[in-house]
Amino acid sequence: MGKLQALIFDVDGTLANTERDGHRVAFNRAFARAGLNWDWSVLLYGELLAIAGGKERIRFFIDEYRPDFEHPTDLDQFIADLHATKTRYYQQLVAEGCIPLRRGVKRLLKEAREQEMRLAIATTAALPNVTALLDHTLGSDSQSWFEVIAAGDIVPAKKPAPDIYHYVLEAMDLDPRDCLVFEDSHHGLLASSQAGLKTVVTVNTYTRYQNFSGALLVLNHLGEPDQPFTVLAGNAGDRSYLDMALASHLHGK
Ligand code: XBP
Ligand code: MG
Repeated sequence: MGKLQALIFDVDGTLANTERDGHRVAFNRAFARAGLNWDWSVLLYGELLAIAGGKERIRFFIDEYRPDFEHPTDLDQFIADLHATKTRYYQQLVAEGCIPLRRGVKRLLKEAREQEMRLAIATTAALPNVTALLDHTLGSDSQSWFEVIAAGDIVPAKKPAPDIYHYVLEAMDLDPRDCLVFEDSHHGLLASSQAGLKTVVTVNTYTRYQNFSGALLVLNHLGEPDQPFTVLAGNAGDRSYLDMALASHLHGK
């Protein structure tokens, strides 16, 4: 195994806690706008997160929770339109600053860039949502920090399928053994592990009790020098925040 060459980040739940106060709220606004009396509570949304991808999640909800819903003639188009409205609402929320980055993310990205580490993004979410989040949290040039931003429908099978990670590895001509992934969910970990990638997990309230066996390290967040992380599984030695030294150490294990 060679030196660590690239960090690959998931977005939702990993870079920022986007789901509860971002995507969920945007879905509900889109439903209201379309005159639908659907409301995804915090609790229900936790169940719906079992389905990756916004369009797929809406379809699943209709099938499983609204069996009596009278399908429009073109259900695919109906869902696509609803999702496009949701994307606009989500971008508004991001622009209003409702969704900050998670602890330690900005610091780690800065250090990685200083070390000329190659960076990429691998997410299930739609590309405009990712770029909006990057623009509003890291600045308008931050898209260029990432050699590849692999998002949404760019691959046919979303996480937990490994396809999005295969896409990134191929686009960057990287061996999976030379990378480190950051994920927040069981689905994400399944996707990265199946692509042969070593993974650090930072949990959030939706994913806290999921199964993360196979992860190198499971943390409550990446930590900061004055705000230590809690190790939930794995061994971080005497470290209290995840920096490039710890990333390289974990990768070399
Ligand atoms: C993210 C998702 C996405 C977002 C919604 O999963 O599941 O579906 O909830 O995004 P991951 P879109 O973090 O594992 O990539 O509505 O843009 O699809
Ligand atoms: Mg995620």
